[in-house]
Amino acid sequence: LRKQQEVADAKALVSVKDLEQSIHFRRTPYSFKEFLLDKDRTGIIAEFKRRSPSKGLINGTADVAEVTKAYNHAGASALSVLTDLDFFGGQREDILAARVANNIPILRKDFMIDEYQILEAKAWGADIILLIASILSPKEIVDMGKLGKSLGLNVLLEVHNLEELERSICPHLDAIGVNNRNLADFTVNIQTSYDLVDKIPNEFMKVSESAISNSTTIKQLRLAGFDGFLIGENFMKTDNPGIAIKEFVS
Ligand code: IGP
Repeated sequence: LRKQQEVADAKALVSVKDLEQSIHFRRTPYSFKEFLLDKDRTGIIAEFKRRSPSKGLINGTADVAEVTKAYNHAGASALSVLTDLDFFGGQREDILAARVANNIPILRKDFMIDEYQILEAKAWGADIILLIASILSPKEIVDMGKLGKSLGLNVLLEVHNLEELERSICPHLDAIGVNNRNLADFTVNIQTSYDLVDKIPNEFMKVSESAISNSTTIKQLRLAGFDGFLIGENFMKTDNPGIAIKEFVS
C-alpha cells in the first residue's frame, strides 16, 4: 500500500514519455549472465544500502559512487542499489550515480509492484530488475517479466521456498534468486539455498541472496550450483565496504 502510493506520486511527477526520453533508455543493458560467468569476476552482486528494516541504520555516510566503484574493482559481477527510501534509505539518485561510475550490470533493488517501476529502472540506467515472488501473482510475474525482457533488461526472480518457485517460474526470467532471509519475520538460514538449488532448472542463472558472511560460504554455495552471491550488510556495516569485499574474494 505504501509502495502503491509512492508509485502513484511518481507517476504524477514524471510521465512515461519523460522516462522514455532519458539517455539511459536507449542504452543496451549489460548481460547479467555474461558478467556472472566471467572468470575474471567473482559472481558477487555487491549491494549498496544505508539501512534495512531488519537492522536499522547500517551505514549513513558511505558514498554510493565511491563504494560501487570499489566493489567493481574488487571483482563484483554486478551491483545492487536500493532505491526504496522508507525502508532502505535509497533513492533514484543512487542508481544514477552508480551508473555513471561503473560499466557492470546494476540491479534496481526495490519492491516492484507496477510496470511503471520497470520503465523507471530502464530510464535510471539499471540493467536488472527484481521480481519478488512473495508479493506478486504468477500473472504479474509473467507480465512484468515480459516487459522487462522487451526493454532488454535482465529479470531476477526472488523466491524463498519451493511453493513460490513452482508457482512463479516462467520463461521471461534470466536468473532465480533464493533469498535466505524470510521477508515475513527477517529470520535467516543459508540452508534455504541448499534446499532449493536443485529445484531450479539449469537454464536459469542461480543466485543465493542474503546473510552470506564469508568466502567459505561462497565457495560452498558455488559447489552446490550457485552462480551469483548477493551480499549487502556484511560489506556496508564496515567502515569501508570497498575494502570489506576483498576479504570475501580471497
Ligand atoms: C542482501 P544481506 O543480508 O547481505 O544484506 O542481503 C540482499 O539479499 C537483501 O538486501 C535483499 C532484499 C530483498 C532487500 C534480498 N531481497 C528484497 C530488499 C528487498
